[in-house]
Amino acid sequence: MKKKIVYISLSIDILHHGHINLINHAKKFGSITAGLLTDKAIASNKRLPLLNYDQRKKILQSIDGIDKVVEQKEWDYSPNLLKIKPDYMVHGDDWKQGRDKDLRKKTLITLKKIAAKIIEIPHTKNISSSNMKSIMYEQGLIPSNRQNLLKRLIDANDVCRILETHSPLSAIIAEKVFYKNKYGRKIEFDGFWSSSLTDSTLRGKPDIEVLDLNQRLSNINDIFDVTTKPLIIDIDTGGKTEHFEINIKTIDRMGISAVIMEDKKGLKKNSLFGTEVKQEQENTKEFSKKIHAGKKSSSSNLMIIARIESLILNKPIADALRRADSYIDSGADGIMIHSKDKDPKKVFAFAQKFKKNYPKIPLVAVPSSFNIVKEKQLIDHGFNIVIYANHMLRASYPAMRKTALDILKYGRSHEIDRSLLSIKEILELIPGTK
Ligand code: SPV
Ligand code: MG
Repeated sequence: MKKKIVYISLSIDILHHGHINLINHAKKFGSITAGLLTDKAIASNKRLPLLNYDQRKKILQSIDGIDKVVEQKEWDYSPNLLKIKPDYMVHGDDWKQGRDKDLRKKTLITLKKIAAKIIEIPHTKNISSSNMKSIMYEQGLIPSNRQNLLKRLIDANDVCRILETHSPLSAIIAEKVFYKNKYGRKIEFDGFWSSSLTDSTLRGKPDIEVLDLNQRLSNINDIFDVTTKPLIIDIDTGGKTEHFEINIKTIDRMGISAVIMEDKKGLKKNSLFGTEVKQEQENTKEFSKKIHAGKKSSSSNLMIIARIESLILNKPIADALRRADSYIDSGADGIMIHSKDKDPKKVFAFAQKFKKNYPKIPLVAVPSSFNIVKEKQLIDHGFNIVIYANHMLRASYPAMRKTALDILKYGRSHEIDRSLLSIKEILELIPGTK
């Protein structure tokens, strides 16, 4: 008689005895086909595993009792069940409660359709991969692990959501905050943006490349001390090519995931001034050479994203597209198209043409001015990364100013208590304060 097929589904980010209990139980019923969740499937509901799909597959294939490993591309089991038509599915009974309750209902209907049986085994107590994963993320995050997360997130997500963080405290917020949407899905930030504008402003200096790179990197080091998400650094023009070649090695070694370098020359002014101030775009050839030099001096793990300023300087879309060709030829790993228009029309026109030629090259948007656009529209136009470039600092300044003003106004702080983090909250905010 043909051996029965038993379907189980796993992500095995961290292999533990609970998985072995499940596998040992499942193999009693027949030959196990294991659906291994892809990064994309996992990212749709929780944090990316530390090991990528191929690494996890290797582990799973070596476990005694696993006869076949197949991709499970969705959180939902049904597509694979309909395809594989197993005789049994084995699952821990923990999905009867909590987040996966509805998923269980749907799965049972699918199983009925294909006349398969569900076997629910008691969940192994005192073990949770998610808790273990948090501990590993916090304690075991070496620079190269953090660095590679960005590329994996670009592959796994429709769009990567990056938030400006100018301090460790703002980064802690960006690391932890999440919103649960109506489908129960957690929406969170994928990483951090180290902005030249907000790093400079925080120190009371103009955004003209006056901050020393070491000052910027020291701030990032402090951010990395207390967080685990990947970071993209705004390195302005990158400075002189000879300096850039040296600096990029330090940036790479720190585990920063990407640099974004803008194609300007001379004294850099913030792009959001547009043509109000004197600012000049670098010649395409020279800038391409700088990209090439940077690629040669850094590892393949660090992404160099070229930022095109043509639209900022009122040049035609064709100019931006020509530059994109040259920058990519020189090794750029991604393109950021910047604009200070309120209307996203030109940015979208660029994206459409660009993505036709380079469907696989990551495209970055910084919708500070055209913030009418929703992430969904950016996704539809092929953007892979959206950077909210200055919002945390812009939020904190008015709050601080009002607080200062109100203390003057009332001659005490009592009236403003409600708008502040309470003393109790600030004492509890950072573990170990007590
Ligand atoms: C920054 O955040 O410093 C940037 C983006 O470079 S912008 O301010 O829009 O130029
Ligand atoms: Mg900047």
